Amino acid sequence: MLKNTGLLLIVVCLLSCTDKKEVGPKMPNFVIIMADDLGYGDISSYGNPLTQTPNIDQLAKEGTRFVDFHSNGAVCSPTRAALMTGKYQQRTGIEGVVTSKNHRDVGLPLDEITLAEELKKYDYTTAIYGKWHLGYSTEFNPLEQGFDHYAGFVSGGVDYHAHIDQEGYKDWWKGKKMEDESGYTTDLITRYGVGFLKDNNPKVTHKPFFLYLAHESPHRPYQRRIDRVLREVGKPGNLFAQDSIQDIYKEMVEVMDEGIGDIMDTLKEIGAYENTVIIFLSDNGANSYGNNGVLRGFKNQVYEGGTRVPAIITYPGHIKPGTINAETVLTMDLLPTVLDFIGKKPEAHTIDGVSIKDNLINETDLQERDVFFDYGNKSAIRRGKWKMLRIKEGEDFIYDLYDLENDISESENVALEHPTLLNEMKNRLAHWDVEVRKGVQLVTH
Ligand SMILES: [Ca+2]
Repeated sequence: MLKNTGLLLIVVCLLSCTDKKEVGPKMPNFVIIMADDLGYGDISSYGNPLTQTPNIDQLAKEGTRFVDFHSNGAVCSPTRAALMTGKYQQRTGIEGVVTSKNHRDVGLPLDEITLAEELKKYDYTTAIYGKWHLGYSTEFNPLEQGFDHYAGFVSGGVDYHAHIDQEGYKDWWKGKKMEDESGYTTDLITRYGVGFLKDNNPKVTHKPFFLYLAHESPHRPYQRRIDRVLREVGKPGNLFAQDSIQDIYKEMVEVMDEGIGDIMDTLKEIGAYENTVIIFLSDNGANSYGNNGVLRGFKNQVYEGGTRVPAIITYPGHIKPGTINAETVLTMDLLPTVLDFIGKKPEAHTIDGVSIKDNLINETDLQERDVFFDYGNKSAIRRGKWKMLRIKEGEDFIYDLYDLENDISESENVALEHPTLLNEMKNRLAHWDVEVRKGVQLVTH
């Protein structure tokens, strides 16, 4: 009897040991959901009184909601370059928008190591659905930058029904093949995301996944599910009814939110929700049709309205639910953070982003650092509560200094009151300007 019990124990131990090995310390999955041109005041969890975004708000309840998160760029392509590389976009040569009109043969340089390429090294299955905006030519397609799967558009924004870009080019891809399909862009992106999750259930594949859902919403053209086609092949430009944009915009955001709910439900259905880090963010601030809350300025500007954006990160059991995060964080910080979650470091030497994993999990403070913004005729350096703007007017520079802690709306220029600080910040910005562009071949400006 004793002998049998002993044998049984050995068998149980062997089984449980084997079990442990199979379950192991699981690599988390990553889902990055990027809204396009969504402003700081565009969703209900950031104070919008009209637009209802219950699913994004639920993420905020379950994780941490950033109040000082910034897109690296004030426009689309630069922020996406920073997200993919963990660097200031200036280092990749993508300082401006990769336009359908003038940049059809250029893109994010292939020698850049993207987040998808990093995660591929650790056996992740990777997918991007939606807006790429880092190269039109198939040479620069997401499939060349570490993604296993791609469907979506490569331009800044397509007609939501006809999938035509603003220069009149058809723009809907399945991998490297131009192949249109019917459907409202936001719904298609959601559908692809849901399908990917179902096909890549880690319990079946034994592989973690990285899903990058790059929504078009609420970027122009302004169209709801029921609206008509606004663009034609071969005809650049947009048609739109000015007076109804606010209502349409609201619905566009709400439909995206509905899709995010579907993604959350699917993650739960496949039993992956608990082991998934979800990152929701916007690629730049809203234009004048959207809502940047109390912030000054809009997309295209390095005033807060152009770069301070909604951002939420959840990781059940690791990030405390319902926290507000007041650290100054940039898009480029996500690459090192994601890698840190799996105990890895970026391969590229020149990474400007820093991991915020400890801040997220243990609520430690981030190390003090200066961060920089540059677009058009304006540059900015941020140091703690201080933000200095350098505005180029003709051959001259004008300098503004704002105390964001007491003046988040950048309404009172206090440059004259802090000459020493101003001088220091001027020098730092001038140095950064040169250093970050050293040896870089400009792709767009
Ligand atoms: Ca954008």
